[in-house]
Amino acid sequence: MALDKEMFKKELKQRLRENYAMELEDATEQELFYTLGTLVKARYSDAWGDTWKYYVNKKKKQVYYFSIEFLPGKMLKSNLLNLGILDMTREALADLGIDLEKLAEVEKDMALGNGGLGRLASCFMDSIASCALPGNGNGIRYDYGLFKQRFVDGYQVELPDEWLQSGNIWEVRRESKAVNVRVGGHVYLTKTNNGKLKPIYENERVLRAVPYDTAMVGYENNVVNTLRLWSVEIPDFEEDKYQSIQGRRELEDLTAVLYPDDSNEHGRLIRLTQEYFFVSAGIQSIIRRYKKRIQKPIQKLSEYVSIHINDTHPALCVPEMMRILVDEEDLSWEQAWDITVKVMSYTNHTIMAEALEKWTIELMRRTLPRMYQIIEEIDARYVRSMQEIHPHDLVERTRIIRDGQVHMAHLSIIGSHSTNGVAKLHSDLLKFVVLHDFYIIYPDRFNNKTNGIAQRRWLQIVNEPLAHVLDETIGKTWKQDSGDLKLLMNYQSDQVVLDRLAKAKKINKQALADYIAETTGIEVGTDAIFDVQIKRLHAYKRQLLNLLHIMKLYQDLKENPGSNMQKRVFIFGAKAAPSYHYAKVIIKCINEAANLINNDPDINDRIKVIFLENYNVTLAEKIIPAADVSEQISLASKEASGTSNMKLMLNGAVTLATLDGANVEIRDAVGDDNIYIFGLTEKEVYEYYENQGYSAQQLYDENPVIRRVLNAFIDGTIPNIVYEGREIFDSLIKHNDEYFLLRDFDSYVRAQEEIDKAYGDHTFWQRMSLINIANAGRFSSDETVRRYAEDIWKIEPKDSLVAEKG
Ligand code: 26V
Repeated sequence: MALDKEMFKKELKQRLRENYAMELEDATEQELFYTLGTLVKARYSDAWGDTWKYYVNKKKKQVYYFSIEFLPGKMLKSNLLNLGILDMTREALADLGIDLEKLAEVEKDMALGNGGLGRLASCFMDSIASCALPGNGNGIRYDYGLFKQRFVDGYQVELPDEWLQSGNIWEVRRESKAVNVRVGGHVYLTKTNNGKLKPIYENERVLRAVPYDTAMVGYENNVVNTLRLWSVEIPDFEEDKYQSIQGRRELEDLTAVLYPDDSNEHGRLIRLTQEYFFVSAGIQSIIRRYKKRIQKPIQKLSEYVSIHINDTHPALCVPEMMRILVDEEDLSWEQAWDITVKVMSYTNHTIMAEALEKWTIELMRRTLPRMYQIIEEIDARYVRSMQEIHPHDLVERTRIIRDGQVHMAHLSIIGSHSTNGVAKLHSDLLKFVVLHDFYIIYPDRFNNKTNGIAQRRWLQIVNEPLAHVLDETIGKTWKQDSGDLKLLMNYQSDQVVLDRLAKAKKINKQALADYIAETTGIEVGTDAIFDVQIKRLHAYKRQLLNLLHIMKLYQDLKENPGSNMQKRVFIFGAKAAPSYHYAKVIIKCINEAANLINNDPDINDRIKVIFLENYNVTLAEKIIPAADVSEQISLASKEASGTSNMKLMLNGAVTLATLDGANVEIRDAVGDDNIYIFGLTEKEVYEYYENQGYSAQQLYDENPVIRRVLNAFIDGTIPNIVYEGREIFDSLIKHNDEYFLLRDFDSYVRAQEEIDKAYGDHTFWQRMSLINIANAGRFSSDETVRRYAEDIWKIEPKDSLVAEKG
């Protein structure tokens, strides 16, 4: 039944009495938030049950998206929007004197991810439900999400993220669906009466995996899928093994924290156990459901189940599926392998060699003995079958166990039927460079699926002023079909529309300016260009190049205070992995440069540098709608895709970019005239690698601008960075500038100068901004997951007629 305002108010009051024995006037925001949460849950609980019944009754093939990270952020407004009651709720609350925005602020960000990879998983969850596709997430319920970042004297300090402290309204603990996971100990094989090998476990530890389910509500379609996150507990029958507090704590630590490094956690036992824990629990629960509800022979599993391996962290899906099929379901190895490869698919998210996951044989064998045995067997059979067809060297390079290590990417490719990259350029690099050996062996397995973003969240929810202008100008169909944003192209010369868009941007900039003033005490004017770089801090993403340019502007202004350059506010948001020393040095330098520039009276507010603390989904939602310039300046070939580039474009920022990741496709979408491209191409980067002809020292010697900027890091110009400044300087000059910042510096500066000029012509700029919004529809994750569904997962949407017949 549709919920109207009056019913809503009555129900809210009633629930408040039931939950807290309290009247509206006496309730705190926390109590109101919780009460509103129960009301929202009641609105989708029937659809949640019905969706699941429908999938089971129709025996629909389902995909399970295995990811060690999910980064949904706050869920209240997204649930309200998808249930079709966001506006009504806002109005009803306003009638009661309650501000929905304030209530929404109460919710803690669910930050169970590091960055792009985890956020992508959450955008996919929204889109899979919104496209009525049968799909579920599978991951870990960390007690602590990604650390909270504070700056102390310009240094990053990490604090624990206690997101569960006041409870989590959206999750449902499903005790009855708990499963056991075995780790450690020894496993040996004995022959059974019928001649089969049976594994015998000795001294293993048993972990109880308890699932917590969260509803993934589709957009106005009555579909509600499930995100299942696992938490570790001690099984009752193992209680006496854990009598010391320390022993208990060690076990409970398994799902306590998210690893805060978006890189390979070399040799960390807990991380490997985490990976196996959620993989084993997830696959066991899939098989259990299949046997109980689908009731088809296990040989037909691949007709009903698809499992996606999001990066290599869940690569143990391959041997774990083999274990269950061979050890528990008594299939032959060949049968089991055939099913496993059909069920599994894999996405690669990086070409950075340091980030490719490997585990030593020793650790794998000690931690997960049965997994290791199975991987050994997969490896041996791979070598045997391939050496008949391919050269010895090629087979050796691609095998899973090499040089004393287990290569998780190799396991994922060999054990699945599909390997995809996340942008055209990235997928090509996989095929022709990074994974070329595998491409020779399995040409048909490789494909591209360019990333996308949940446009409901990243436009409708976070940018209401813009959404409003769109509704008035092109109607509301863009909300269902983001391709319809294209209609805006008809208004590129319409001054009234351009002015409205400019006004919406101004409102957003003011809101961000207020937030900046509140949190940093620094005043920024909305007439300045808001120039934004928001992403994890990594050398390859080149936040330092941004800083070098800022220092150049600073030095120019000091020399020529009368310059007529546009005012600029440079905005940064970035967390560094706690152990990533160089990234932390860059944070310190940006903060100290900011201090210098923001307080220099000669600069007179012409440039401001704002590094906002604790970048997360909620902060992104405040920054992105206010951005004029989107900095996507990674060294060409290094950024697999990027997704903030898509979010910023959708919100009307103009992109300043290298031809890297999805930037290439953004350029194709908007045309060369509506984007600022600079820097080396990926080809030129590879040429430098080949001929080793790069000399940062030479650029320093020959280019006086570069020299002056770099000297500022070591001559006291930027205060308080005696050690850090030297380290930056040395990384560029002594260690030859690994990411070619100095090589791209001039062309970056020129692109920035063009932006400065273009911004001065309001109509010209606003038109560019409009063209960016109009062409962002193709980067909707709805489109992306539809392509996964058709090409890889082979699943069909709920209301598809084809599906109904089948
Ligand atoms: C980690 C590390 C750690 C060592 C230093 C270099 C390096 C480079 C990358 C990574 C990230 C590994 C996985 C990841 O998060 N990839 C991101 O996935 C996003 C979603 O597909 C994509 O948009 C980003 O470009 C990609 O970096």
